[in-house]
Amino acid sequence: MEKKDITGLLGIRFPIVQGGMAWVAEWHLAAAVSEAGGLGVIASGSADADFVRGQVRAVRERTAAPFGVNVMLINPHVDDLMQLMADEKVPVVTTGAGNPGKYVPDLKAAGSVVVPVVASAALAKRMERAGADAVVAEGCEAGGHIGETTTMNLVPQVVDAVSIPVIAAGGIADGRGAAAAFLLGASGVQVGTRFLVAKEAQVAQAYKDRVLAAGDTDTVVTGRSTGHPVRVLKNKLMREILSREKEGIDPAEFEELMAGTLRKAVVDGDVDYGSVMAGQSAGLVKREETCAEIIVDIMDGMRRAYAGLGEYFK
Ligand code: TUI
Repeated sequence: MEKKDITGLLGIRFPIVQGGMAWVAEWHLAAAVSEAGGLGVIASGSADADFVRGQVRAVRERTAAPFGVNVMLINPHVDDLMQLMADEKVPVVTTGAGNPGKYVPDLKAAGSVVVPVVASAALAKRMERAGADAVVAEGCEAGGHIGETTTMNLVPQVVDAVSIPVIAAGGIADGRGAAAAFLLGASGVQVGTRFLVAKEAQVAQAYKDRVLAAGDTDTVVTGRSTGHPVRVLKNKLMREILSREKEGIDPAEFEELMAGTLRKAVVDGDVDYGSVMAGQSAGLVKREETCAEIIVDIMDGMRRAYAGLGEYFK
């Protein structure tokens, strides 16, 4: 198998990218991950360009290491944000929730490495043709807005569909998951949920506590009926939403009920009536640690996983 190096492409020490989690992934987290040798990513979520400019400058004040910004394509300020990426010469731009094809030429001209997050092999192919440098293949074990295919199935199919490097995401929280992703042909991993509880993550303690307490069956997917599936931890709001969906809720009313609920959980700590987005790997996440500890543990776990394989294949 051809080896594709993402550490060289992204200018990082370890092949670990932090997920661009809206409201969660601000400069404290991104700078800490980049300082620890991974790729820290600022999430722009629904923020405007002025806010994101401040975040980019805050990361640059704290680390000389490369970092990324995630631009969500359903953000109403997307055109301004993409202009900002070029103006600020952001080293890596990741995208989510859509097709960033038309922005790729300007981002490349500004010198950014462009890494769209995809949930299908078809979009991965289109992104390669549009000039993307790599893709994140995000399986439906991930938290937040998701596609339909599991990481186990999506990653090798995306690897077969494109020749650019593939970064696996969705359900990867430790060295075992990372090792598995590499065996599927990935060249790196993106980790969200485990970084959400990092000491440096500015997230309400009640939100972190819910993630730390979660088990393997504690996430649900809302929004399947309205075409915007989102994985969250079960709580009072989500039980209500799911029962309304069963009754056939109007998509506009659904959007209204969900508006502002992620901020409510992350910032205000309302874990009963907010959206506590998390991946299925929440059940694997047991401790609040520093980003450096998380990265070292994933790398050590990966080494142990490969050493264990040797027993079978000697
Ligand atoms: O974007 C994410 N995860 C997110 S975004 C988010 S904020 C949000 N909050 C409430 C409702 C909706 C969003 C929370 N989590 N991950 C990357 C991702 N992209 N997952 C799936 C996709 C995706 C889906 C469809 C990418 C492209 C696509 O279609 C594009 C096309 O035009 O074919």
